[in-house]
Amino acid sequence: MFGLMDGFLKNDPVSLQKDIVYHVEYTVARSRFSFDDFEAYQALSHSVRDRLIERWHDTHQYFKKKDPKRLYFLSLEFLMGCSLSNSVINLGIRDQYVDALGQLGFEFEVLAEQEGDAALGNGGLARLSACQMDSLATLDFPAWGYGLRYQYGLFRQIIVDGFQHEQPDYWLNFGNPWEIERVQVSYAVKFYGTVEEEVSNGSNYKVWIPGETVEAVAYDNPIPGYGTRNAINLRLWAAKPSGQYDLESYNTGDYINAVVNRQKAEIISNVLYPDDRSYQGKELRLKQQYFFVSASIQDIIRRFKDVHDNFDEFTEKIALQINDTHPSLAIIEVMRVLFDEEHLGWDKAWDIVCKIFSFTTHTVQPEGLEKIPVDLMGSLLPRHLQIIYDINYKFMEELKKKFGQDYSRHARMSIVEEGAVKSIRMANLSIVCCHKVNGVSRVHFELLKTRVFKDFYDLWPLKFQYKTNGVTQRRWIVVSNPSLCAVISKWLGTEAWVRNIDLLAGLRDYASDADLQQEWRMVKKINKMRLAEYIETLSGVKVSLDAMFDVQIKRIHEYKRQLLNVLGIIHRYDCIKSMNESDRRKVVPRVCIIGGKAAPGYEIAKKIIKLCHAVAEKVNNDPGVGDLLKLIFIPDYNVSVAELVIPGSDLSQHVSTAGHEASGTGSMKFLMNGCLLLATADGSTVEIIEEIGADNMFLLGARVSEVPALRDQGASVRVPLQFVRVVRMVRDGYFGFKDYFESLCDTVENGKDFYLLGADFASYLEAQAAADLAFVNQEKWTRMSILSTSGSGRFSSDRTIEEYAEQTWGIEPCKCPF
Ligand code: 26M
Repeated sequence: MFGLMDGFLKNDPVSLQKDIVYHVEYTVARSRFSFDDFEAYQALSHSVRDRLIERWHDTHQYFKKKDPKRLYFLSLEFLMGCSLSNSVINLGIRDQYVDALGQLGFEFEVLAEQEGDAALGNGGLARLSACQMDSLATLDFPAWGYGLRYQYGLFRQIIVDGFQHEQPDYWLNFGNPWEIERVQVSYAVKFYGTVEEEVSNGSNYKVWIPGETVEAVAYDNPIPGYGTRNAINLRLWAAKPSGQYDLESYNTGDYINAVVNRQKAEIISNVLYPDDRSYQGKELRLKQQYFFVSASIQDIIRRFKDVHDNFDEFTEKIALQINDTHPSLAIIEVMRVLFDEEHLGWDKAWDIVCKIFSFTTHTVQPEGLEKIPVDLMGSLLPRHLQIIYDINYKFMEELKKKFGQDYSRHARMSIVEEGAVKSIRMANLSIVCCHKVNGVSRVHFELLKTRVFKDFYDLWPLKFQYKTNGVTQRRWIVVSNPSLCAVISKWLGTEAWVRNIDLLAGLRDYASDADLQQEWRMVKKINKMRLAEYIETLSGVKVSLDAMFDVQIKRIHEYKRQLLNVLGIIHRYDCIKSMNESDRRKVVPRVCIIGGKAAPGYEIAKKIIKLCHAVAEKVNNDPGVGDLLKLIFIPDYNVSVAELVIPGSDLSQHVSTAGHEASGTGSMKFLMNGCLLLATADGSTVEIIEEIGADNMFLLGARVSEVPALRDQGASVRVPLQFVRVVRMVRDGYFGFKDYFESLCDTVENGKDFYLLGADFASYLEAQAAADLAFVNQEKWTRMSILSTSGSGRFSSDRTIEEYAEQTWGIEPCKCPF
């Protein structure tokens, strides 16, 4: 027996089958006697969606009743990947679905492959948001995510003759069962116009008379927690024309033009900007930011006002987290609403703003900080610009009191940058207005304190903290590596580690156990087989499973040094070519795998991709090399590709120039999957070393503290002969495309090697040789691999989120009863 309040849906295989067939017939509208894999996937997803909705409703009902302090997580990017497998695992009903589908003649895995990625983000920052949403839900925190529902996600990368080409990502073309459109939840978002004075109750107020209005419509994406009834919400906004849009044209009788113009509103949420490094001061990008911020803040204030009639408890009920500076206009928007619309007075409004906002920065380079030209801000958001000036004026007054006439300090810290293009420094704005500024690893924190935000740290040392990033073990072990998941649970005697990652440390005791080692190697083999099949389908290249799978997958950037990897591969190739038969027998075979997208306008990154292909062409077709070396470039790297590649790799590379990677999160996924790391002591790697020990990985390169001196040496820095030789091979056209690669070679020679590839090359080769040596001894390797997984606990996003909840947001779990 069950009461209505327990929910309607049953999860036994027969009920699930009925549901799936129901959705085939009535949602997908196909005959239940004939439907293909894609239609079966759609029906299956809708049946899972029903279950998500049920939990979503219960959770929000419960949050409403309890009215706890809520966290609102604002991010312009979320890289969610696929939802089906993750949802059924988090809901705890995967096995039941496998049975139900089996009886209908379908295989769960085959249907899951029909799904395409939701790729509403660029890279690290965006995937981090997705991992953090999973942890927030699993840990029962009363949290909401807010973002933009881009019609086109990150571009698809296709490779033609070894060159990257970009194609649009039509991810919504076949419908998206994971979202719920809420046509009734919509807000008007305004742009442009003028600011006027108004007198009300004897006081003067500024009133913004906007020039354009666009409607923001909510799309809700339920995020289920693992092992809990809680499912939280990721609310994404889409732009639609509003009733107010371009009324002028209707009035002048130009009906056709008026209708056509209306469609222009939708442009705002059309496409994700694909550059994860440079800010170009584009109007559309600023429009996206404000559109998303304004809709989110209206929604948050409306929800608060539903149960409160004044703002006295605002700061006790709301925490707002800004993911990098991209949503930082939210700060100004709250200030505007409280001051101009709610008439709370400046001091009270400012006090509230300073208590609710916190901000995390994901950048190391000062050049990577977001700036918005004042002219652009003034035309699109005239009232916001005034408020920014007012905040800056008060801030400058404070600085004067504290530091007197130290004008260069004032200029460095000002929110407004004077110069050829007068701009608003969004990071300075965020630091001034937020109560906490977080870095994403300890090294990052040190750099923030001593370089990037030094002046601000001197002023407000207590504002600055760090929360080392983490990733969710639900997606990165349970979903993507079921074989490893089973072995871990068997040896730990429990599945509790899926919610309590610290338990993984229990594997340490068995790291040398022959039985575990054998099972561990078997898991790796299964995953390598899967990956090898994928590689063969993609490229036609057959790779040996006995080879070491050596992987570097991430966005292509000069600082991440994919070029160092390729030059290392050229060196290896060169060595193999000159060996005699007996030496060749000692070579550890390698399959080198590289994957990643280059920002469309990033020429050097695109050249690195082409070089990968040119080297692969030569190496893979050299009969004298055979299985000793293969180079594979995996096109269109995304979350789903990562889920396939990571479990199947033996070694992974994280070789950024020290001091450039704020944290890095890919390494954590590899670590959880028992892949050994070949890495520089940069970002989170420094903390990984502490957890698993330097003996269990292959470290290389200059340290953060050594980099400035090496850079100063310029052309006189010591570079090994092998480096000169491999660059010369590329320069001389050994891999073809001589002219095309010239400018790429120029970036690492003649004293211009900013990222220090030459300086680190000898150390890189040594680390690679150490990896070869370790791989020969499979017992030793497997032990290192088990110790990697067992030491990965600290890098779960569950730990990161617990730290944020306690130290930054001040929120507590609110667990919906089953
Ligand atoms: C810039 C201009 C216009 C539009 C978008 C951008 C932009 C988008 C994403 C700029 C930066 C973006 O992301 C930066 C990023 O992903 N940083 C990475 O964040 C990870 C999570 O904290 C860290 O692990 C990485 O070290 C860091 O590079």
